[in-house]
Amino acid sequence: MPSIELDALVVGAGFGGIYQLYTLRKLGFSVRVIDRAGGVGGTWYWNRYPGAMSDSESFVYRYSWDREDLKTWPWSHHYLQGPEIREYLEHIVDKHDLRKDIQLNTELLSADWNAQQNVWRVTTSTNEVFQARYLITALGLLSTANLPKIPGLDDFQGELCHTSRWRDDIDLTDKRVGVLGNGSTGVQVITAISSHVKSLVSFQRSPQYSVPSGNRPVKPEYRQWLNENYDEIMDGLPKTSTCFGFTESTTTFASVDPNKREEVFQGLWDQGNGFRFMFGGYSDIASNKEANEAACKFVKTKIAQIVIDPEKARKLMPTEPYARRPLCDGGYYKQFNRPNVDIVNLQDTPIDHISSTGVKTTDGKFYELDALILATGFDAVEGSYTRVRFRGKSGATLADHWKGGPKSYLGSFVPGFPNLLMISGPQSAFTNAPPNIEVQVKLHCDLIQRAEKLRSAGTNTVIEPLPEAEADWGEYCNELANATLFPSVPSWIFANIPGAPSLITRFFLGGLAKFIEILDGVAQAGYDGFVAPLGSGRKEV
Ligand code: NA7
Repeated sequence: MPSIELDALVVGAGFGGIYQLYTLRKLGFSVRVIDRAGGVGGTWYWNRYPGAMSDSESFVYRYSWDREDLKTWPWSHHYLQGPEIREYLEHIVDKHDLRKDIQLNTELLSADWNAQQNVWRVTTSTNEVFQARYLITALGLLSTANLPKIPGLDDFQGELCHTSRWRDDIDLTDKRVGVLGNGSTGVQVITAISSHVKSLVSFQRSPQYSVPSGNRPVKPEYRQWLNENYDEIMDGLPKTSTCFGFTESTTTFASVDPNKREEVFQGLWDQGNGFRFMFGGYSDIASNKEANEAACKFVKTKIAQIVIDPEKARKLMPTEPYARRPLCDGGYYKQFNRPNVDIVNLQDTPIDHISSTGVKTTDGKFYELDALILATGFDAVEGSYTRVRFRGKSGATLADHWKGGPKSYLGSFVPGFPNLLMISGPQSAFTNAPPNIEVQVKLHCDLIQRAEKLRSAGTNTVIEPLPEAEADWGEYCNELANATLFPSVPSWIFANIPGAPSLITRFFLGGLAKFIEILDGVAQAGYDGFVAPLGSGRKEV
């Protein structure tokens, strides 16, 4: 079968893939996006579970580059529900006439670098073969579901569904429901369904700190103020670390009068948002033990106040430092005051097995269920890469290369895999996603333009980092992570699934502003860290 020849093939039609298509097309390249989903949206196409909501506020959970759209596209609440995010991305795709270059229901099966021709050869589930000089992966951090290995899980005869494979026809009304997992997703599901299921049991392995999101309808005067200030707000986002649209604190916990410290926490609690609670009141909650313990104590006091049944409150009480991705919710803890909502602490009483009709725990209790929801997270970050074959120039695969843990240079590039450019690859910045994606997309465009210029001048240039650049980046990311409390708690920031190597952090925890500063340095130094000389100076697209 003849192959389809392109300058660039982009894999994934979420925030990253859509913007990469837009930018490369604008630069005159032939580009196609493929996605295994039946629609655009990436993460938001798949995560249709009840309560799915972004916990970045609405005004920053969008692209910054269409300024007219920023001011005109409507949204009603301070946070966006999953369907609204899909609708927004559908709208962007239509508005910019991108749909004609997006091929849905097309899954990448393998990608092999052809070193003779300097092209990637990609096969897909549609039996097509693509040949592209640049392969840009926008696979998403969280797209390969983590399915727990629990004896008897496959025997369950009721509704069994992972939250990222939710079907619109699932109706839980008046059903006996079990929810396994209580990360961001589990917390949202439990909050959304408790009021209308017959009964709900949360099977919880690790209790979580969660603060209110502060979601509420948007007042017209707020939107007007935003519109008047949107340029400044969007230009300012990449100058911050987390890009959540609030002012990040520079005040250390110790510098605040002990009598005033509680007030700061209360103010953050009242305003809402998990990232604001962690980074908006004090600068060192995530790095200073004393500050962190104070935050933990504050949330635990709230749990004790909210949850009436002391036994349920005990089970909900976190024991770890506050050092996972911060959560927020629309009334999670108070759901446990409903008589139909119960909680099983799997650390006290692990699951013994699952049968056709329910879950049995090691204390002999049996929970009869009509539905079991798996909110068990993802084979995050590298999971989407290692489940298919990406074969580089030496014949080794990415899975081989990442045996000791996933690595990259600047979150985008891997030695031995020329012209493979990852959006949100391992060790990219840990921030509100869209601003970070925009920076990476622009970096890719800049480098592709440089490489193409050299190519038209007759040089066989590829974009490939040096092994030592990758090693140094990994080391630097680890150093930054080790200066925080995050490594003290197991989470998908370090090891995504049981048995995954956790020696290397999966993120750059230095923030986007710092990341951009580093990019500027790399560019000024003539793109050091890359095999081919790519020139110097960073160009905005
Ligand atoms: P997370 O945050 O990885 O949470 C997964 C949850 O599932 C967490 O509570 C896990 O417990 C639990 N889990 C996973 N495997 C098991 C088994 N085998 N038994 C019991 N419990 C289990 O995924 P989410 O989907 O909630 O959120 C991912 C990100 O999406 C989130 O951070 C946001 O960025 C959006 P554990 O804590 O490991 O003990």
